[in-house]
Amino acid sequence: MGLTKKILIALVAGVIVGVGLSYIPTNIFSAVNTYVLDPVGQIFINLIMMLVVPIVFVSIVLGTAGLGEPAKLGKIGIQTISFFLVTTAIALTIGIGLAFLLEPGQPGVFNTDTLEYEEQSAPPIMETIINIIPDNPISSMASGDMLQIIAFAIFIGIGLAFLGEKTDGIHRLFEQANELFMWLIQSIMKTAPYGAFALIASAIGEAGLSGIGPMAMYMITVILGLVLHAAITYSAAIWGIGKANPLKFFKAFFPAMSVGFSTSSSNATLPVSMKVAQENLGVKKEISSFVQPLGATINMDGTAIMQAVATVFIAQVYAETLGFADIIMIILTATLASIGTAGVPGVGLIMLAMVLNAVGLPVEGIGLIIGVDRILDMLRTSLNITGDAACAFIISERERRKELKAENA
Ligand code: DAS
Repeated sequence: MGLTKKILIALVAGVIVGVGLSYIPTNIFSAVNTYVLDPVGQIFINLIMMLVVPIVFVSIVLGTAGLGEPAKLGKIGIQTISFFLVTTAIALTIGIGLAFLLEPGQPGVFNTDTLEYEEQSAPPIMETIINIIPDNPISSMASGDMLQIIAFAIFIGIGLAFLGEKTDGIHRLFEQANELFMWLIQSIMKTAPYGAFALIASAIGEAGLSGIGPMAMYMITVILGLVLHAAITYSAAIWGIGKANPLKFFKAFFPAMSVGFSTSSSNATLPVSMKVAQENLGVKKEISSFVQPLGATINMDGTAIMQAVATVFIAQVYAETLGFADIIMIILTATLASIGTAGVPGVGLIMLAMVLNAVGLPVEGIGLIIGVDRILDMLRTSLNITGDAACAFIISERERRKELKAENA
C-alpha cells in the first residue's frame, strides 16, 4: 500500500480514536497523551524539523546557483511575490465575504465578560525587512530564522553562479548534501502514518468536540473559506496559468498536505513539501528550492482566511460595525503581518492580535476562538503549504514551456 493511503488511513483512525479519547476521564486521557501520543507525535515532528535548516540552506544555494544569472532570479522572485500577494488578497476577500454572509458571530450568544487573551508581540514589519540580511548567519541557522537563512543562501548561490568552475568542488558538495538530505527525508517519511495518527488523536482528544458547539458556525465559515480558496483560486491558477489538471496537482501533493495537517507547521513540513513538489509534481529543483522556503515564511493564505473570518466574527460578537475602510485595513494588516512570522504552530493567532488592534477590536475576542484553533491550524497550515507549492508548480511549468518553445524555435 502506498504512503498516501497509509497516511489517509492513519488520519481517519486518529480522528476516530481522538473523538473516543475526548470522552474518557481526563486523567486517563492525559496519561495516554503523555506516555504514548505526545512522544510519538513530537519525535516525528523533531525528525523532520531536524532537516529544515540544512535542507533549506542547501537547496536555496543550489536553487539560486542553478538559476544562473541574477536577472533570472529577479524574474522568478517577482513572479513569486506577485503570486503570493494576489492569492493572499483573494484569500482575505473570501474570508471576509463568507463571514459577512454566514454571520457566525451572533451577538448575545457568547459571554464576552470573562474573556482574556495575553497578546504576544509579533515583530514590527520594518524591523523584519531590515533584519532579513543576517549579521551572523551561523546564529540565524542556530535560531532557525528562515528569512535570514534564505538571504544568506541566496548570496552563496549567486557567488557559486558567478565563480562557476572555480568553485566546482563546493557546488558538488552542496549537490551531494542535497542528495543525502532528500534520502533522509524519504526514510523519515516512512514514519509519517504513525506521527500523523498520534498528532491528530492528541489534538482531537485534547480539544474534544464539546468545545465545538457554539463555535461550529465559526469553524464551518473558516473551513468553507479554505476549501473555496483551494477549489477556486488555486485550481484556476493551476489550470489557467499552469495549463495543468488541478485534481492531479492536489492528488500528487497530498502526502505533503497531510504532513502539514499533522504538524500544524509550514516550516516543519518544508523538507517534505519540497521533496513531494520536485518528485511528484516535477517542479524544477531550482524553483522549488527558492519559492517554497520563501512561501513557508511569507505566504500563508490559510492563515489569512482564518484572520479575516475571526476579525469579522469578533466584530459581530461585540456588535461592532466594520466599515469599508476597516475592511481595507484588515486586508492590508493581515497581508503585511504574515511576512514577518515563520510557519510554526499557532502563529496565526499571534498575527490576529495585530489585525484586531489595527481595526480597534478587543484582542480578548481571541479567547473565543482559541479553544478550536488547534484543529483549524492543522487545516490552514495544509492550505498554506499548498499555496506555496501551487506557485512553484505554476512558475516551473511556465519556465518549462518557455524552454520547450526555445528548443523548437
Ligand atoms: N501554523 C502556521 C503554519 O505553519 C499557520 C498558522 O498558525 O496560522 O503555517
